[in-house]
Amino acid sequence: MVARSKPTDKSSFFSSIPSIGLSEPDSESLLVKACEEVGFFKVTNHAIPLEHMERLEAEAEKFFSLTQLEKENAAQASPFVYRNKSIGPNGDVGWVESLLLPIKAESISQISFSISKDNPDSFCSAANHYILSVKKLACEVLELLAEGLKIQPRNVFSKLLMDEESDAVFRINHYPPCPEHQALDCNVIGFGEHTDPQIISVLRSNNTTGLQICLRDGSWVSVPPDKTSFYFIVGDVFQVLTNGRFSRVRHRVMASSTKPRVSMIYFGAPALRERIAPLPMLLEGGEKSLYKEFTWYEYKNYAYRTILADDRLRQFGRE
Ligand code: GA4
Repeated sequence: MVARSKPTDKSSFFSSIPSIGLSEPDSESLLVKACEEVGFFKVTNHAIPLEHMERLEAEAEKFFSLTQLEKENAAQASPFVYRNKSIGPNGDVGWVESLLLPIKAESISQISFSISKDNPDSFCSAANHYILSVKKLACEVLELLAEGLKIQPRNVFSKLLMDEESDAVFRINHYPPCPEHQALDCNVIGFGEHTDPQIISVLRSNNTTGLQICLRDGSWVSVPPDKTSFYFIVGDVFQVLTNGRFSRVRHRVMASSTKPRVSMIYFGAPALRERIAPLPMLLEGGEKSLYKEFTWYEYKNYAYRTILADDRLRQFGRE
């Protein structure tokens, strides 16, 4: 049974989603402001060519157009996890099918995941190329954020993603059109509301709408799709590292009645052994830590015992 919600006509397009060009002179302070006020922003003027994104998107479309059995078989013989309409281990469902890949330090081009006999390496080579570029972009943005916060060293956040044992995850979501949705006069949930547990997520989608974010006042707004740019999503761990100065953002995806949506997300995470607590230099003014210290292993383990919409961070807040 797929989750539905009443029509949410209020969720108009949010024209003022922060949009930051990486070559703008004050990009560091604009990035900090966006993380503080929204926990979400768009990055333009980056160095990743559209063809690189479209190459992987085309491979993903090829994969998702296979039969159910072919998709299951391709993933079974690989480190990819394929899920159809189910999200996580605790019964969440959505109008979505996903490919999930835990990213290990070694190049993913060595992985065997073949969806075409003629060109068995095409998917992995496109994915490898894409993931390396997006990770580099994520690190660049994290370094600008450290500069904007005026903290040293510049790689204080990015080194967590650069750690050889970083526990990053890559995910490709395919939201097929859901024609019943108009007839039923209600919105079909593609991916239910949640916050991302990691530090930062970098999302790129095709030109189909669906992503919505929840603003500080509790209202939901639709994010205009832009296939040439990347959306950055502040995760739970970033909120902790900055002692609540940056706020994670709840987000969800609604299915479209007519057009498939394909999104590709890099979830930047620390190593499992990493101890997570507010950075001491951000507490220098005598500010108290709002969170109990935990390792990423502990947080991730706990997250996998929750359901999607839960507030996972509450468990780690100080009374
Ligand atoms: C949300 C962010 C990422 O997509 C993800 C998701 C994960 C999953 O789909 O397996 C989780 C979800 C996400 C948060 C809570 C747990 C774990 C499903 C779920 C119910 C891959 C992640 O890291 O956390």
